[in-house]
Amino acid sequence: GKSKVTHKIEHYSRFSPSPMSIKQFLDFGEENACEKTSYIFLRKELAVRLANTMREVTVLPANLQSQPSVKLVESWYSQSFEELLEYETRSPEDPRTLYDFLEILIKIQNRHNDVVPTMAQGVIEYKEKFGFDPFISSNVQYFLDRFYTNRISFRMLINQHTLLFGDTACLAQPKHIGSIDPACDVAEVVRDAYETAKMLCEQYYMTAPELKIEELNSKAPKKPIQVVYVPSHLFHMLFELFKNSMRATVELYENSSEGLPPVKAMVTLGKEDLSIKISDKGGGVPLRKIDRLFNYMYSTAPTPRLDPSQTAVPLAGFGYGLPITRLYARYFQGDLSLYSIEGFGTDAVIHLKALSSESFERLPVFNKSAWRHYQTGPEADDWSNPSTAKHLQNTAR
Ligand code: W6P
Repeated sequence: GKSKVTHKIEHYSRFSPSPMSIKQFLDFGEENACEKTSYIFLRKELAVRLANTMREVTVLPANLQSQPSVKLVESWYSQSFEELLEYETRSPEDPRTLYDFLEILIKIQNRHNDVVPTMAQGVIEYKEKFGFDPFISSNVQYFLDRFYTNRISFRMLINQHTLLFGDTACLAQPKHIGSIDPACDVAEVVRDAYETAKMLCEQYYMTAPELKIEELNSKAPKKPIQVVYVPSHLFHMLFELFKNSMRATVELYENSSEGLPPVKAMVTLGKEDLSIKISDKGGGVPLRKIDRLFNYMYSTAPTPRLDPSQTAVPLAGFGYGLPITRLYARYFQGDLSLYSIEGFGTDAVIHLKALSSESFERLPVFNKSAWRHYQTGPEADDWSNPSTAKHLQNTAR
């Protein structure tokens, strides 16, 4: 028969996750912030979100699921799920329960620290054995987008609880509600992310482009643009974009006597959207290669060690930076788009919701429709393909 845990996973995975809005996250942190209410919500919601993801792992292609790194990540999820189950029957009225729950959340958070590089390792292991396969790549893309979104949301929930009710609550950032800044100055985070990327860029290339910021507040002209948001998420996205822009700029001008063209940031507030555009003149990327920038399987390669004496890691372009940046943007109903003009440069635009009442979590649900995705793989192409026009191919291309 099936084990008790397997039954519990099935049970909890039948619930859909309950998306929270930023506004609701704030309400959990109001004056009468209630740790018991948060506890009762989380002990179920965390189990539901874990179970949904764990069910989805089981429908991955067998050759992918069986890679040692994927098995290792699975074991972390089972362990954490079992630890959460212990609270199914523990009373919120017992202070001991709330104390233990805080501790277990921190333990779970730490256990899952290396999920992203470990899953990347799993993809490398697969590629070494079986090579690049478009069916598998499409499954990996669909799965990892959902899996990492689930992880972002899981960590968001845990963070809110431990920051609001843990003993170091509110010490670091008194105006923040957990990880949320109710008056997040966007241009400030832009400068902060730029400065951090600049340090890395100078370490690696000995130079870095300047930053030019422009703010356009259509709602309150001349006033700084603020948003209710998670500054660490915003920082993460901007840092990644700046690294990419800097790398492109510095590498294009490497053997040039001209000075580097600055990277420009434009922060704009409209009625619905808060948009941030990062523009570089780094020569751009041809359209054909844009999708690859977001493809997990394509962009996963062992970190290159070109020069063993080189200790600084490459600035950008290896690993999962861009796809995960887009997941952060989408998590609260925003998006990330790249507009590149080959021969000139690239605009990267982050769109966020201007209103916190519209920023609710965008979460994957494991249902029949998701299941079907794994069975069918990439759509068969229903547009003409020049390589099938064999009668025209006189010479090899
Ligand atoms: C590039 C490639 C890229 C990706 C993401 C953001 C900016 C840029 N610039 O050349």
